[in-house]
Amino acid sequence: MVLTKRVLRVAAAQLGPIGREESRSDVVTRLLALLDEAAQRRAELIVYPELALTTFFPRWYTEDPSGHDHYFERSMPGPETQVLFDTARGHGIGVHLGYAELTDDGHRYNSAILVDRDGHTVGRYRKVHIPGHEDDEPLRPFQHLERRYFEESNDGFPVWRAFGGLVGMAICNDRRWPETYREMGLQGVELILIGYNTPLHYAPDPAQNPLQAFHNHLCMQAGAYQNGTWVVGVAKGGTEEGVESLAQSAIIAPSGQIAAQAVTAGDELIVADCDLDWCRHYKETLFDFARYRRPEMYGRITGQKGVEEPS
Ligand code: CDT
Repeated sequence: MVLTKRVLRVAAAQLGPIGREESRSDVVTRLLALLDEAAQRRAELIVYPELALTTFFPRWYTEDPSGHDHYFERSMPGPETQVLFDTARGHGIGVHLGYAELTDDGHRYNSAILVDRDGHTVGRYRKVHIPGHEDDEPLRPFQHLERRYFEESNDGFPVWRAFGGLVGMAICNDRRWPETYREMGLQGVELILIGYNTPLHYAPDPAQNPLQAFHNHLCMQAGAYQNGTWVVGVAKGGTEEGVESLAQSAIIAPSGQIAAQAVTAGDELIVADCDLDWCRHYKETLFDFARYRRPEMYGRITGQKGVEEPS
């Protein structure tokens, strides 16, 4: 019997800023350059960030919430992105890509697609936790109007069989919530793909600004370790339209250790060989859920939304 080791070479394709007027095809050219490098480095999966095709448009208010619809995709792959998926299939590389999704019946989601090495769609994820605000807040130096332009998804956190393992997705703010990882951990996830756009300035509490990089790795490393899974966090970083965003993309092992990390705030590819069998060391010992979890003690987690202090 031949035993094949389940090692997946994953490339995290960090992006630098995308200007407001930068065209889709200009961006796709940048994505293709990173894909070429991924092919040279013999990656099997390339992971692009959240909203990887456009500038982070929720930083501007429009009176009509449809005012940014030109930044949304009506189909995925679409006319401008087909070349990316065709080229990836030619290289035998799977693709994870974040984009703004406008459905036929008019719903707007912050989404990501996962395509396998043969070009077949594995699944699509729609962001569950939508941060920021709904209305213009002119006192902020820039807006974070995700809640104006995107609906909260009710699709949850599916996990798919793909790339020889169990793969799930989350998007940006989702990574800060332990429930995100546990939902997938309870489905045996071995690889979680997460794109993000994280401004360094957090208007509601600027005391958090210098901690952005720390909090980014803190939550992803904890999510990886506590669920025995690989986590790939990929930024769109650098100064975009005057707003400085966090870079520090990282590929995190089930031990919680960082296996690879970006060192620039621009377009940069980092690669790691992700041994999916490493997950079992955690899933079958300290975090043997079936043996040690006490779900009957965790009722508040699904039964209650906000804090209810004792009387
Ligand atoms: N894109 C995204 O979800 N960004 C948020 C910014 C903080 S909330 C204004 C994040 O959690 O990184």
